Amino acid sequence: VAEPITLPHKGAIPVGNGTTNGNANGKISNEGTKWESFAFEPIRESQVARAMYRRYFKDLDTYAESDIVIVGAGSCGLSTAYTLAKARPDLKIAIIEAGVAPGGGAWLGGQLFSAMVMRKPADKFLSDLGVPFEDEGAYVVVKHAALFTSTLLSRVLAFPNVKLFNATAVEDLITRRDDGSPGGLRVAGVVTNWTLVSMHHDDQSCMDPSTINAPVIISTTGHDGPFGAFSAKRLVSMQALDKLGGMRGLDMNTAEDAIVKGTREIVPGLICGGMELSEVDGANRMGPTFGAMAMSGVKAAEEALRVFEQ
Ligand code: AHZ
Repeated sequence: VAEPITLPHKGAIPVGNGTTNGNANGKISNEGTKWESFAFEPIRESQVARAMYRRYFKDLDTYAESDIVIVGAGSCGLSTAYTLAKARPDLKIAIIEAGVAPGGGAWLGGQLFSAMVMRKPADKFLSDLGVPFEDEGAYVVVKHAALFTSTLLSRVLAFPNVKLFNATAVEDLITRRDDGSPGGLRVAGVVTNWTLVSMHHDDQSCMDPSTINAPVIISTTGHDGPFGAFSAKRLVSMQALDKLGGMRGLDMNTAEDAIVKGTREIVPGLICGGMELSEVDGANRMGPTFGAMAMSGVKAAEEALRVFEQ
């Protein structure tokens, strides 16, 4: 557990474990620190490499069989992960995010503005997370979208049953034949690759992917774009969905309710939430109001948990 240190301006920040060069009790104070003799504990480079390798490969091994895979770590995917991990610490939840930086489009409120708007009742999600907001009656405002996203990320990553594999793209879906389902299949996992590898299939050969098996996949890859609407598009190309609905124009009132209500299992084994759903159902977009992303995440989590309660 980190110890507090005393700063010149009387603040206290945690540092080290009491063995730093500052002084014996782990406190570095303006008076007590001899900066000319300051030195970190020694390390060999291979220790750093192995500290990373060992954990990453253990995680790959552990999560090769997951209970739930969430595709996309935007506002919807992260809200889903938070709700699931909090409700069921016994489930193994893998999040696969194509970008190096998780968070999707939720680092700004809209255009390039900072504040993030959420319509009620999504304020309850913020209160549960511990994100402060200004109450404007029908809606609330978080002073910076990054405060919402960074808090949500930190809460999600702190759960011991969640692993985020970022810079990793879902390239395909694992499917099994299921004659009882409308599309004749069920989704049984995801096919993954490093995103930088995925981006070079056109100019390098033989870069086969890897896999994660899971009984429940939750796809929250956003609306159509270079990476977006991944599962919806793939399900159409394998004829498990008839066609893309095609996201409609912006209508905040219509869009947010439709996305939350529509969050569901779209083919056996695959739940779709967030703006990806607009490409399945032809729902309107809502623009810069984020309450539906949080509430769609809560509903996606509830749909998923039903599978484990049976
Ligand atoms: O990188 C993508 C982003 O972080 C990730 N992603 C997409 N395809 C992927 C793949 N493998 C792994 N094949 C993938 N990751 O999915 C994340 C989607 O986040 P997002 O913020 O784009 O979607 P969201 O549905 O969580 O939030 C939508 C926010 C929007 S868009 C919108 C409008 O356009 O009107 N309004 C709101 C509130």
